[in-house]
Amino acid sequence: MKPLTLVLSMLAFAAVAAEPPQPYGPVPSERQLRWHELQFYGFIHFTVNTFTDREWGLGDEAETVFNPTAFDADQIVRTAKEAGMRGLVLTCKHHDGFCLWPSAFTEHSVKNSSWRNGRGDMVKEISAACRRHGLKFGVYLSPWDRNHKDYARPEYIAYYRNQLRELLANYGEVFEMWFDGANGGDGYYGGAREKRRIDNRTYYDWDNTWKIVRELQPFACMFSDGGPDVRWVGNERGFAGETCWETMTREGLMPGHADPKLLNAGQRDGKDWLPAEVDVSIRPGWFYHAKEDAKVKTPEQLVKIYFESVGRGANLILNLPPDRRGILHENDVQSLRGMRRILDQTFARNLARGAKLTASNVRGGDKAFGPAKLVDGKRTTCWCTDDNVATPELTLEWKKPVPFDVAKIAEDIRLGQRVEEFALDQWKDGAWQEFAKATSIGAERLIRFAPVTTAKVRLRITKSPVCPAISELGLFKQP
Ligand code: FUL
Repeated sequence: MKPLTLVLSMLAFAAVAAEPPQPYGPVPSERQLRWHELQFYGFIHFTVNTFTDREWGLGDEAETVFNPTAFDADQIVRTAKEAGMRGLVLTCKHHDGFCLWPSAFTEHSVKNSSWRNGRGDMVKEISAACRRHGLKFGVYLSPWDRNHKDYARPEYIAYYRNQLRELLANYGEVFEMWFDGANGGDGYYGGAREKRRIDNRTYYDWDNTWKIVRELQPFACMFSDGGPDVRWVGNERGFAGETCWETMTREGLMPGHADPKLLNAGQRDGKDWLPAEVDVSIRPGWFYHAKEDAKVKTPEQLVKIYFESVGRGANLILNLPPDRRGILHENDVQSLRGMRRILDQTFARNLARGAKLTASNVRGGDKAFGPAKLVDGKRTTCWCTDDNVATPELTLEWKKPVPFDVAKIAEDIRLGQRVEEFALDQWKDGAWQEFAKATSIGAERLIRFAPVTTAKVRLRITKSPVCPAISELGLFKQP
């Protein structure tokens, strides 16, 4: 090609290349985008409670009670990985105040336990195993401390921050910092054995504590009842709202202050990108109790939780409590395997990939925003329409009828949460018939419905304030 022709053809190409639409409403930060990619990770609750058979330790437990007989970080992390988890958050210190690492600021830690003759560091072992197996590592450090003599006084805040620094500076990258909302009450408190109340709006001075996290781990998302990066979903039973917005207004929210209903649904007109995290345990309790060995959630229950958390635009943090050996119990391992098998079989084949896709509108007529982007497996490309087309349609056609009972749809969340309602129809007996509909999409929406067999499906975006930007579409058949 002659230089002039080359330039002209480049100009011609530039003329048809459409620009992406303007983002709508709040958008995720870089650290939130990284967090959204994880979708599913584990929680590890382990402390003296495992050995005293409690859920909330009083703070007066002797360090020597902590003595796992066969602790194996690799068994825990490998099991999590095989279950499809992309990270683990460890209770480095729960409400009882016992530290799983040899903190320089207290004697109440593994260094005075019999485990590894007091030379062990569980935070180090779990975080290192996470790195070995390619999982992210996260930290839970309970603000409430029933062991510390200064709890409820200003001195304790300095102690809490010192520990936060230890954990965030010495154990590599941290993807999430978990701030629990349970606060104050009776406890050991250095021997005082009394009830201590705090005003949780002022006592912790969260703004200054959060600064430490930003300084030491700029990409760690902070979780609490009110963010600042990730919000609690408002229950510990494993479900986000049927409508669950990624947005909510942060102002006035704080750890320990929550309206569970609001957190469960989010706010369509919320001023901040504040996605939900669904925390739930594989057993009734957060810590291991032998009496719950027969109460481990079944694979089917775990799959339901997955659909109602990840499938509603939230992330799922599933708790796996190590037993007194310091490994995950056989029953838990089995359930996780069963869950993984069902999910793998369900999502093995995306039927939308083999379909002919036709959109009622494509932004600027540009292939870069065409329907093929729905099945390219990339969250950063999308089918997008012209600015004035907010409720487009898309059809999928197969040569022969295909059976399916699960749909998956995702938005390009870098452009904000746009769609408010959508529906799916099948071509049956010479007419379109609706078989599924839903509201919020966000990072991901999964819907299960009675099996459909058809050669033609239609996606209708039925309500959206602006043109949609749909990044993924899938149809699947459960085993
Ligand atoms: C709650 C705590 O009180 C539970 O013990 C557990 O750690 C759960 C994840 O958060 O607020």
